[in-house]
Amino acid sequence: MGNKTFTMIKPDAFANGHSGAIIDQITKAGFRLVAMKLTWLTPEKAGKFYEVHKERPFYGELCEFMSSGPIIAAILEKENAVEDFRNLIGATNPANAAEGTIRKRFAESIGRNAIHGSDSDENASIEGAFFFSGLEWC
Ligand code: 3AN
Repeated sequence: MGNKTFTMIKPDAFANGHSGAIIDQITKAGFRLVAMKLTWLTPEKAGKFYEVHKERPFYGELCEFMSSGPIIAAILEKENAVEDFRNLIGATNPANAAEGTIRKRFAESIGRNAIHGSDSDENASIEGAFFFSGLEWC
């Protein structure tokens, strides 16, 4: 069981001023902030991050959206981090997300769904390294 996960507050949630409330919900749920930064993906970087979805019909739309404005990227720590964080953010489609989850509260649609959470320990590590370096101390 891994104890770290990776997240991004996506351009929709950032632009709508929800970053503070989202970070508050994350930390109140028991996640510790290990690393955090405000950044803006280029379409090329977004394409690389979501390369696994290259063949999906929404890939172009996804890369365009993810590079449309600032995001907040972070590494989080908690026991059972990946699974607990996926439960905290809720289903990909906010219409199906459980009450009180971050996507239920803040997401607009399946495409503009407020927040990312890694889906495995392996991807958490790959995705964290995509944004942060020099984390040997944590
Ligand atoms: P999750 O982020 O919940 O793991 P994935 O990995 O299936 O979901 O999809 C990655 C991202 O692609 C989602 N966060 C969402 O922004 C976008 N996405 C997924 N399905 C669709 C769709 N049908 N139309 C538009 N965007 C989508």
